[in-house]
Amino acid sequence: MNLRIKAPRIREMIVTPIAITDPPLLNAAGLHAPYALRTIVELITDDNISGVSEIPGNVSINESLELARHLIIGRSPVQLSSIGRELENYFGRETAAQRGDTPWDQRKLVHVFSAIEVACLDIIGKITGLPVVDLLGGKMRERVPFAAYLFYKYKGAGGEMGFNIDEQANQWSAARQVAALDPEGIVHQAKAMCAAFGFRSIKLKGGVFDPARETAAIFALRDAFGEYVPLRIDPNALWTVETSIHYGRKMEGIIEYLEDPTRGQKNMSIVRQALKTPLATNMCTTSFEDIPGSVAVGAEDIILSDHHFWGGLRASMELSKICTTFGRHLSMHSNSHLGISLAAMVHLGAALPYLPYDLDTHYPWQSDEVVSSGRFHFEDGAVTVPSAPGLGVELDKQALTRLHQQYLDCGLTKRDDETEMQKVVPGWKFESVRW
Ligand code: GKR
Ligand code: MG
Repeated sequence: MNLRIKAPRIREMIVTPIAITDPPLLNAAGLHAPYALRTIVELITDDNISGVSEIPGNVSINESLELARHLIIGRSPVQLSSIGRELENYFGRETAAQRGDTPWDQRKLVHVFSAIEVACLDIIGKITGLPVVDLLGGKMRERVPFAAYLFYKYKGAGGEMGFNIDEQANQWSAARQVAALDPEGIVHQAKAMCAAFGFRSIKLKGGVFDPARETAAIFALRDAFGEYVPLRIDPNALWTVETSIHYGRKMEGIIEYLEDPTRGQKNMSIVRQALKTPLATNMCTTSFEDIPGSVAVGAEDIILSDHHFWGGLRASMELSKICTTFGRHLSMHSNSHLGISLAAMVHLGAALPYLPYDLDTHYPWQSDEVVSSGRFHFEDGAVTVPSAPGLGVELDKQALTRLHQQYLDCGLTKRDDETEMQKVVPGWKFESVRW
């Protein structure tokens, strides 16, 4: 019996920018626009197997995908290493510094490669009949746990409703439209989100108000949820070293980790030495190039990987080995996203050897979906690993068309939270260190 599977060739690549409804969430860099941008990539083989992926939307990443088209078409989806090498030769090596100062990663090549890699793994899964988790080493757990991700926010549903709210909405759909600008608002948001999704850990996005106010919100969450619900706060590196140590000490014993209190590996290491609380990052150690510096100074305890900018799912598995070697834990970072990204995160989360912390996800903030099975279900804050071949999700072509039209209509081409904030607070400026 000949069991050898012949890998097909990629015949077509379809890149579709979409815009998804996003409420007015606040962060260190400003305000979320009424729509978050995502790009959906579909690769189709010469025998009509289709693989999909989702990455943060940005017109220049989309242009790079188009420029890379000739390197993708005609290739076998199993040739991921050589595709990666050719992309790097073509675009030139990207440096860690190109990430930028914003809470989100601004590099192009890592996103391009991640888009290609995830879609190829989806294809390979479909050819072999295996879910992506099996291509990453196999399932270490059946369900992947996520944390409630709280945001300070203005009143509003986002999308075409902007700062208005849908009076017909109920439960979490209603709660996510309500303003949350103080500890009471944050506790209300947390209760509604946890009731709807069953989350068992809570993260507060900070860097919006002065640290005393944000620390008060953490204490209010502790009062409301008790000591058995792990809490975290993420000021996105806006605090000085002194501020981080001052407020870090106040929250010692209350939070399970402090995420990116301050900017840069050196500053993180000083804060880390001063606190007993572990430090996590998705800002100072965000690429393999950053690992030597991280190890040299001891920048963090937990690396929040993100397959969209660590160069894909397999790279994130490699990162997990490095983390184990150098005494780091690995967990996961997110940005506004839909179900294709969530599926990839769940496959990765299920394959990682160790998963000591509940992963981040923005999914509760989104109401749109682009996969045909509809919105993912969370039980006790966890998502069951899809068992169908590949990612286990299929594109809903009608939804894709609608969300693409939304992209064309909204006129946004890249994320710019500072400009959105200036529409509310004229003259507002992003400062990379504020308190
Ligand atoms: O969605 O506003 C946001 C977050 O601030 C996001 O952009 C960050 O990248 O969630 C992220 C984080 O943990 O820093
Ligand atoms: Mg973060």
